[in-house]
Amino acid sequence: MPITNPKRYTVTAALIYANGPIHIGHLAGCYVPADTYVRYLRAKGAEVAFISGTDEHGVPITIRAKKEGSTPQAIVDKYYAQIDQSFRELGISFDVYSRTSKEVHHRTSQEIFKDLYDKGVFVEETTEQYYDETAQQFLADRYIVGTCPVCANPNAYGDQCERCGSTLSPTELKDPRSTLSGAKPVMKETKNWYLPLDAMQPEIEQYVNSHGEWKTNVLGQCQSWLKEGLKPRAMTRDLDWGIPVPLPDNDGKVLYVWFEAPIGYISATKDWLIQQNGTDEGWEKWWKPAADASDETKLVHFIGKDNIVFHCIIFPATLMAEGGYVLADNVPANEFMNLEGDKISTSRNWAVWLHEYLEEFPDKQDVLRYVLTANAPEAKDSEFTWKDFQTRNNSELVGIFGNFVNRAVVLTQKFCGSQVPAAGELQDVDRHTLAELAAFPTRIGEALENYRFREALALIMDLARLGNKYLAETQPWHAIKTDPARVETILNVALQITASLAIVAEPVLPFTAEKLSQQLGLSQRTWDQAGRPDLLPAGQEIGEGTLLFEKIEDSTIQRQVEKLHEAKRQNELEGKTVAEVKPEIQYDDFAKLDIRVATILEAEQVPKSKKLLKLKVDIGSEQRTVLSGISEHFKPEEVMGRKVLYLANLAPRKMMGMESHGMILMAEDRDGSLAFVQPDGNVWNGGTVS
Ligand code: B3M
Ligand code: ZN
Repeated sequence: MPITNPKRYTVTAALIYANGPIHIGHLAGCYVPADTYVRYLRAKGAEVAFISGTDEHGVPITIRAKKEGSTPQAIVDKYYAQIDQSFRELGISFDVYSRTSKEVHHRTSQEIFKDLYDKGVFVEETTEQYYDETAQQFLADRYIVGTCPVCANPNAYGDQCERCGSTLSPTELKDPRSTLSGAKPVMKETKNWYLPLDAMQPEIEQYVNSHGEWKTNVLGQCQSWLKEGLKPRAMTRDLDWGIPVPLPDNDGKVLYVWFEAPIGYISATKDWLIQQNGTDEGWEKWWKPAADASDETKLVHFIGKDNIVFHCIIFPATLMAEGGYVLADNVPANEFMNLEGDKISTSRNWAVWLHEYLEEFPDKQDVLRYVLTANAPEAKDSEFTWKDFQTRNNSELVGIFGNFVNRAVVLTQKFCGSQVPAAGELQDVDRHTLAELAAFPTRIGEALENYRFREALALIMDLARLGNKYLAETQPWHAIKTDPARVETILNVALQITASLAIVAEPVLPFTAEKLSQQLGLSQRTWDQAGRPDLLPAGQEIGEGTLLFEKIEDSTIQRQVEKLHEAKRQNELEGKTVAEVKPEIQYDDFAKLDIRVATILEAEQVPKSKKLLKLKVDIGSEQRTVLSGISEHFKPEEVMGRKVLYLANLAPRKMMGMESHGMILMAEDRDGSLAFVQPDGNVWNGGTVS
């Protein structure tokens, strides 16, 4: 059953692997909604701990270290610092941003493991796992590649094929090889400690089923796991990077990263208290059930959809087995955000990176927060495009929100000096507008409390629209000529709307709300004050109108789109390696080749073929017809008259119903483009190459 009206919230946002920078997919999936939720709760006066940090163990870290030619420690240090800073700059208001490498986390996760061990929860099991004899190491799933049994992708991982998306286990791969040494792995026995999820299924089912209010996408994933039947899962791993298993006979094993990482939320809470008070005293109130139900803490996990099973099944199972913790009240996981028509991918460098965005748009944090919220992948995958980013900024933030606030402030300054005018007698239009205004905070709050952030943002914009509509109806710029007292009332009402906007927009647009509050001299900003007709007292000084948003030009957007494509292209090039030298041959093998100089006399496109040009070449002794697969690289007029090298004694072949005789030699560049190979000088046709 969901907890209603709690006083205290523990809100967590996923502990992202410290193996790369943050991109907009992470933000839209987890961090922006989490921060929005927390900012709202704080404005409501709730007691909140907003907890996050980096996940610094597990194979993703060691793989990145290998790729960057670095050590796991150096990798996590580098990315922790970068991620921490870019979150701060975007205004993600964590109470603590901790790290799972901290001593407090090692201790806390080992204690919980040991507690479960002592209670006899774990099942010890010896299994055979792949082992790399060259690297002398058991191979985690991601260290094994092989051919996918489903789609024949030769580079599928031991846990998943990235081409066809199949979930795999290492033993299903054909021709497995170790990514550490390239060696063929062997099977070797190893003992691990398993959490018996199968035996715990009834309890877990009861927990999930008591939360019918969870999002459909979240419940759907849980139900499908439960339907398949939970299986025991090893909570320890044979790896050399991680938290040692706290048992004397641990055999060098470490805790499974998905066992300890969620415990990181608890450790981070302690870390927060230690940083403030030098001791973790008092951490229990954020994590332990209260003696009195009305004092219960509501635990909410914000994550992306790929982490659902870990937060809804495996972590709760750990906590249930321990017995002394509250379980998540909700896990509002989002789906994925795509980018310009393609899946966001770190390995293909197809992403908008937060640290780069902040460098290029240093004062546009709220624009990104706005676009990611307006487009949040709440119920299904969504899409970020730069064009949409521009449109939302120009026609919504500038055109609706900024426009209204600016008009209200500028008109006040023009007609009433720099003070909030007093409201006189109200007319119907004023009363209606104030009544509508009064209803907004509750409606917006309800959407936020129920994790419907898109809806909340739409309502915030509706409030700005209400302001625009009110000014259009009352036309203070006309009324000033005949009835200046009326204008004072109108601008008073308009300013009350701007002040409420500063409060209700704050969870999504904190930088804008701050600017606006400064401008209006709004010092009290609790949620429950929003919507009131006297939020801004008459006589209150109003600052100079500063623009809240500015137009984004086409050229700016164009540059971003080009940058995206260029980064991807560079990444592809970096992945290219020079071909290995082929097996040795003897001179006699080479001498069999008749390579000679020739001139291309004529060239034409082969009808119905994308690739082939039909060439007539003079090879000295005769003229020949060659079909050459270069049409995607050269137009017929570009090749006519060229001197080339030609392999004359290749057996003729039929292609597209025509005979091709011999072959033109071409060199392939790193990016796949082709170049002719030609003699350095006007060598006669038929001149031999040796
Ligand atoms: N580190 C996966 C990720 O970075 C994992 C989340 C842990 S949350 C406790 O997406
Ligand atoms: Zn596959």
